Amino acid sequence: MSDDEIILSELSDEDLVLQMHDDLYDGLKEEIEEGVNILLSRNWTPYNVLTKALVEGMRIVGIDFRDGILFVPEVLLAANAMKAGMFILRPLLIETGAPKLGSMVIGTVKGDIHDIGKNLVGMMMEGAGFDVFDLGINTDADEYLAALEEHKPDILGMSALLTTTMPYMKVVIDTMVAKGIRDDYTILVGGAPLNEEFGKAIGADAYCRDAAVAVETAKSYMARKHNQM
Ligand code: B1M
Repeated sequence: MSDDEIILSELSDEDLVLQMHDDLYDGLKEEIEEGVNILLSRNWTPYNVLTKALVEGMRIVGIDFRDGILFVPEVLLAANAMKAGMFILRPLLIETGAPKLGSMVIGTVKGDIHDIGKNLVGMMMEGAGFDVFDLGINTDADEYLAALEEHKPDILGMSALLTTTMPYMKVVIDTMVAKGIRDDYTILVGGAPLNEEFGKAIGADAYCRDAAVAVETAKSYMARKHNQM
């Protein structure tokens, strides 16, 4: 059967998810949008659609990107298809009616343009009841500091996907220390090349493996903060 003949709505859940991994790999935005809508209509939770169909699809793309089978233009198409799927899920993930817990400034660090993971963390945090101020990509220390001054958030979140850009997180934290404001914020960091040890070494409060961990970590820091008051 050729790809043209595949009718997504006729596939079982399992086959549809596998097909969506292929469609994400091929950067097929409309097919991804259709797949997301079909899974939602089959009562899949937005979180399951996100993690099982989209994030898992992007994980597969990442492997072939690493191995030199896919190149930047193809990965960009895959990223655009993923973002189209996330665009549908966003309102469902953020409108949970959760009570307000606090606020967060988040951005991808200077030199780094990867924003899918950061966007996902932002959405999940909003869904959990945090106000999120998203500084976008390629954020330098001055921009982070200006946003902290403006929004006075509880949490600063930083994302980095490159081994060459992750050290910039320490530049931001060191700048905060130098200005005497480090302890005014909980600093959470994340991104594929990071780990707990790195988070500790740069002086962050915690490293978050994924968006769900970011939410849980943020909640527990907020609970501690309220207990101290
Ligand atoms: Co890039 N890229 N990329 N890329 N890219 C990686 C990161 C890479 C690992 C691919 C590989 O080789 N296997 C590799 C980095 C290698 C390294 O440094 N060790 C790489 C490279 C090399 C590059 C370029 C240098 C390629 C080139 O130009 N030759 C270039 C760099 C551009 C730049 O930033 N200056 C580049 C460009 C791109 C695209 C533009 C094509 C595109 C980005 C599109 C976009 O984001 N708008 C892209 C993509 C898509 C990827 C991969 C394939 C997928 C990243 C992604 O979106 N994952 C990636 C492979 C990989 O990560 N394995 C790769 C899905 C997302 C949901 O997961 O981002 O990990 P993730 O986020 C997770 C967690 O990490 C965590 O929660 C998220 C959700 O669960 N998390 C946080 C993330 N941020 C957090 C912040 C927090 C908390 C948790 O704060 C509290």
